[in-house]
Amino acid sequence: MNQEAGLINAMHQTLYSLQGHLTVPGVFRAEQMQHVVHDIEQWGEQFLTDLAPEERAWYVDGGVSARTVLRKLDNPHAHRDAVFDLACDHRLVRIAEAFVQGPVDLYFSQVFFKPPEGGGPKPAHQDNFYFGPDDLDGVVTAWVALDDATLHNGCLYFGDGTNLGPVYEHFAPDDEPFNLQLPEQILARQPMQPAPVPRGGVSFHHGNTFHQSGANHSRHWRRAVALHYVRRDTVFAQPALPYDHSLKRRVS
Ligand SMILES: O=C(O)CCC(=O)C(=O)O
Repeated sequence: MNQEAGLINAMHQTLYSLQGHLTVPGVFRAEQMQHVVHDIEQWGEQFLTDLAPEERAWYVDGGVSARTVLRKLDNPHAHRDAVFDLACDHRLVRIAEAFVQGPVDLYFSQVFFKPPEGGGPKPAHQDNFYFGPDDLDGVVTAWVALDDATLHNGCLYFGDGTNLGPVYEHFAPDDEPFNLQLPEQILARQPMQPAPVPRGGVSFHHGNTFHQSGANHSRHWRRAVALHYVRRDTVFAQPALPYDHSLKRRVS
C-alpha cells in the first residue's frame, strides 16, 4: 500500500476493498469548506442566469417548487480554482492512488447542492455504468462534504460489497434521459447502508459501488463536491453519457 496515503492505513484499504467505500472524517477545516461554498454559490448564481431553457431539467432541482435552485453543477474543477485546489490536495490524491494502484487524473467532478426543504433524491446507480471504463477498479470518487450530510438532509447510502460484483444495465425515465439508475429487481436484493459524513469529511467509493442519496426534508443544505479520479491508463470504452475528455486534469 502507498505509505504516503497518510489519513488511511492497511485496515482502511482492506475495508475499502471489501465494502467498496470508506468515510474519512475531519480531512478539511470548516473555513475551507465555507470558502468553497462561497465560491460555488457565486458561480451557481451566474450559471442559473445564463442557463438555457432546454438545460433546466438537468441542472435545476425539481423537488423545490417555491424557488429556482440548482441541483448540481458539472466540472467545477475546470472552472473554479477553489475546487481544483481541493482535487489536488495531496492527501486525497495519495488515497486515490492507493485505491486504484497507480497515478491518477481527475476525470470529472460535480457539485451536488441538495437544497433544504425539498432537494431531490439521487437514485441508486454505479458510476462505472455512467463512465464505462475498461478497468472497473480504475475509478474512485472522493465525495467531499461541504455541509454535515445526515440521515435527515440526504446523506449517501451504499451497497456494501457491490464493488466486487458486476456493472448492471441502468435505465432512465423518459423525461430524464440523464438520470440513469439501477432497476428495482436488482436493488430489491441489495441492502443500502447510510453513510453520514460531518462537514469537511470525505467519503470514497469504488466505481462499481451502488450508491444513492435521499431527499432533503430538513432546513439545512447538504452540499458536496464529488471528485472522480481515474487511474491514468484508464480507457473509457463505453460511456453512457457524453464526457468532455479535454477537462481531464493531471493531479498525481
Ligand atoms: O451527492 C449525491 O447526492 C450523489 C453523489 C453521487 O452520485 C456521486 O458522488 O457519484
